[in-house]
Amino acid sequence: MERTLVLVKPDGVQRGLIGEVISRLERRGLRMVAAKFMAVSQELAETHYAIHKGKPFYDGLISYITSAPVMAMVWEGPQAVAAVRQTMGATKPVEAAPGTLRHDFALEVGRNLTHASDSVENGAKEVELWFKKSELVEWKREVDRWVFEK
Ligand code: D4T
Repeated sequence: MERTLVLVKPDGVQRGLIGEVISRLERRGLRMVAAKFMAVSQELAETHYAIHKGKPFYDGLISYITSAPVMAMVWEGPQAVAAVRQTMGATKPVEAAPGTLRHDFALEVGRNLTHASDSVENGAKEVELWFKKSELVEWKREVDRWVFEK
């Protein structure tokens, strides 16, 4: 079962869209594993976005993610990484498909509401960066056999 890190970024929190994001992931059939409402430290932001260091949008990205609280979550399911990114839509909201979160609720790449891990490998790394092992809840839902084929 794949796991992926999902962040409702500061704009999503400020605009009261935490519930909308959770609701769409729940409706999709994905299973929540962990969640915490938190302020992002400069250190965590820099580690999370290390790959973008030196890019023109890096400073804005760090100040955006540290500017106000985020809702950090871990979700799991078959092909969870691809499924969640599909539900979020393309990074640039004007390129996001109709019906995706970024299409429906965002306009600009620097205010694109959410983060979701972009590969299975990064999903595992990001979950480890943002959450302690003890914060991850292993559980089964009664409905799992009606959502998951195996
Ligand atoms: P995140 O990581 O926020 O889910 O975004 P993506 O995985 O969809 O996209 P990304 O890593 O390419 O970009 C990370 C982050 O940087 C912002 N950004 C990106 C930006 O402000 N300007 C840009 O030109 C790009 C490419 C938005 C997301």
